[in-house]
Parts: sequence; C-alpha cells; structure tokens
Amino acid sequence: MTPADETREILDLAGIECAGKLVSYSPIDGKVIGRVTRGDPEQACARAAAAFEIWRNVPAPRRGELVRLLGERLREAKPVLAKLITLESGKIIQESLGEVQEMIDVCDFAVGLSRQLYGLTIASERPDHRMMEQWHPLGPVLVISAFNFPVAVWAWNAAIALVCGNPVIWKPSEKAPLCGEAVMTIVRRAMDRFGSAPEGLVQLVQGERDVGELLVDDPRIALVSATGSTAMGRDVGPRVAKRFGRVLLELGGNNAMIVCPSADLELAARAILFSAAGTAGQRCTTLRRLIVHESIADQLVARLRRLFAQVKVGDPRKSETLIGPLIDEASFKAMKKVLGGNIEQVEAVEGGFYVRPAIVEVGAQEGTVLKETFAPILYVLRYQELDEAIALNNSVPQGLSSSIFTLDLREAELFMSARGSDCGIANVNIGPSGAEIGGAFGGEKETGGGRESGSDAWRTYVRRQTNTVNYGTDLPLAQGIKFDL
Ligand code: UN1
Repeated sequence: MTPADETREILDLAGIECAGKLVSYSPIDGKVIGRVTRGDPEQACARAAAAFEIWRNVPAPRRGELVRLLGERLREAKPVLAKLITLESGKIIQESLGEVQEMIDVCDFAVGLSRQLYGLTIASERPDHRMMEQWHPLGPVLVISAFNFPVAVWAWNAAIALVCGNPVIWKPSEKAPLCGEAVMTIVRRAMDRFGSAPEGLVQLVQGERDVGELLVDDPRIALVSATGSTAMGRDVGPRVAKRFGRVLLELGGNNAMIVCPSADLELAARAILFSAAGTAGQRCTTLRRLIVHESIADQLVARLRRLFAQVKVGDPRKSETLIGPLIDEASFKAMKKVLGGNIEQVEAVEGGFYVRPAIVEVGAQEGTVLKETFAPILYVLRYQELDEAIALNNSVPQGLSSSIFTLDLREAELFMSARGSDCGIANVNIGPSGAEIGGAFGGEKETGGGRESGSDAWRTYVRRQTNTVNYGTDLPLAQGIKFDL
C-alpha cells in the first residue's frame, strides 16, 4: 500500500468526509491529508445552551453511562484513531496509542466520579438549622486544544464536563482538525447507543483564531478550558474575565529535572531521553532544563550525548522510530533560532522537518533558557548545593512540571515541600512528562493555574451552592442579630 492509500484508508475507517476550506497537512511529509469545514460559533453556542437545559436534569450516574459508552467506543477505535494522530501530529505510534489510552482512562475515571460528586454537610450555628453545599452543573464548556495532544486534552475536559452536567464545544487546533472529526464520529456512536442525549451536547467547531475568539467571548460559554501557549492564555484569560466567565488555563511549561549525586544514573538517563527528546520535545511537560550536580555532570552529559546521537529519528509510522518530525517549518525555525548552525537536520521523509534532539550546556538561566521553545532542546546547568538547584528550578516564569532524581530521602522530601519546587507537578525518580490521568494536571505562574483531569479537578466544572435550611418554628438570625418589632 502506498502512503496515500494508507492515508485514505485511515480517513475512511475514522469516518471522515473531508470537505471544506480548512486544510490539514501531515508533519510527516508536509502533504495535505484532508479538509474540514469552518464551524458556526453562534449556532454552536445556541445549541449548547439548549442542550444544557436538558442535560443538567439528567441524573449524574446516568450521564456517566454516556461516558462509559464513549470509553467502550474508544477502545474499539483505538488502533485507527492512533494512526490518525500519528499522521496529523507526527508523534510515534506508541505515543499515539498512549494518547488514546489516556482518553479511555479518563472516561473510566469520570464514570466513577459520576457517583461521587459529593457535597458537604456543615454545622449551623443556629438551632434547628442545617447547612449544606451542593455542586450543580455549570453550563456549556469550551475546550480549546493544541496539536501536540490533539485528542487526549479534549477527553480530560469532556469526560469530566459531561458527568458534571455540562455540554461541550470543542475548538481543536487548526493543525489537527481531522483528529477532532474522528473523535466526533466516535462520540456519535456512543450517543446513538445511549439513546437520549440532547442534540448539541457535544459539538466540534473547526476554525482559526477568529472562530476561537467568537467562542471565547460568548457569554453562553460558562467555562473556557484552554491548552496552548502562554501568549494564547494571556489573550483568552482577560477576555473571559471581562465577562466574568470562568477559565481553566494550561499553558507553557519550562520543566526541569534536578539530578543529585546519589541518583540512579541508569534510570535518570532513560527518563531524560524520554522526557526531553520524546514527542520531539513538543509536550508541555517536556524536560527542557537539566540541573545536574557538578560531581556527576561530565559523566551524565557524556552518556546523554551518546544516547541523543543514537536515538532513531524518522517516520513516526515505523515501529523502530522513537522521535518523529516537528509539527511544521515554523517550529524548525524556532529551534534554529536557538541552535544556529548547530541544528542537526535528519533526512527521513521528504517534506517533513526532522531534527536530532540537542543538548546545550549553559552557565546561567537567561535568554532562550527562560522561554518554552517547542522543540527537543535540552539545556544543561550545573549546581553545587541543593538549595541552589531548587532556586534554579523555580526561577523561570513557568511552573508546570518538575522532577528530582535522588536516593536521598531528605532531598526528595525537601523538593516536594513548601520550600521546594513551585510547580503543579513535582516527581521523584521519574521525569516531568507522561503524567497519569488520576492526578490533577496543570501548573502555576505563567502556566495559568488551571487543573484538569483527575483528583478533584471536577470542581472547576461545577458551581457551588450553599444551602441553609430552617426546620424549626423560630427565626434566629446568624451572628445573634436581633431584629424584632
Ligand atoms: C500536554 O503536553 O499538553 O503528562 C499534555 C504528559 C501527558 C499530557 C501532556 N500526559 O506528558
């Protein structure tokens, strides 16, 4: 089968029609994969608002049943959807399968959650009174996702939003629109099986920035959950705040790993290779800064240089490939701006931008080291005292993920303590990327502060209501206030 036949087969199996003006290109060879139609934001918001009127009355465990069915359909579709992710985002097939697995996992999580949207009972200060707290559906949720996780990030949001009683509108990355179409086909299968989901409960709106802006500004959207660059978040955040909407921002990362003298260097080297070079450095959790104790730095860097030189860069559809292409030429240029003539392009598939992951030793954290360049560049810094390493970990504008490699309990605990890492994620003896869905995912500072996926991240998707009930025959006022005639 030629690559073109293979593409056609994937699109057929994914149930994608391919018409319209918006074009999707494959980073593998720069060729057109297919086309999609621009969506209608106004219509989508109206339909979502109507769906909310119905969906909020459906009992949460029943809403969970729809998500359970979605998980089932995703299991069936996993191999085909993974192939499409690889075609459209350029990530290797193993990682694409992992991405679909994240979707399935979060569906399972949300099904359980649909029976656990617990509120509190609170002791009232007044006799014969009871106080409680309930969590009600919030309203339509807009999910803006990026090319690098073209489907999983939608699922983290959609699965939770749906069990919480909210319709979902999805504006996928303009670099990965077909993945959105394929997921909608799967959603429709789940909805058909479910039987009674309101029309407009889950919608896809394709388009570029202008479409995103119309959705972001629409007062019918109760929550905007946006994943992407800090620049995007700086625009979206204030726009939503202006109309008192709610945001969940998951923006840039500049994630570090501290490697201490006691570290298991074999494990550390493997973790560094996956987290710095994997996904061609295009995860928001990608390892970008390695902070190594000076006593082991020469040894570790030499080992990493060997690994980086050997790692197979190439066509992500091939099982032996570990690093696929960059998403596009703009990405290549951004990497070249940092590396200059030291950038090493790899001849893999014509039309794609393939690069060898790079190691850059730096004396200080300044200039590009403070920025998130979405490419496989690993900066290496040396430290003497752990406090200095933690200060380096924290002194960047972003605060998503971080990690430490050490066998020393004191060092590990200090890193996770209140005076340790300032990031939303702090790992010990694993890299900063590849988080499980069970934890809350997100970070501080310029990463935007939002939390998605597991733990109690669901609380962003609901509104809190405090209830005070008087079951007595008197009317005592709070704070002992007397107000009688
Ligand atoms: C992202 O890059 O936007 O922790 C999400 C990870 C993945 C998700 C990354 N589970 O690397």
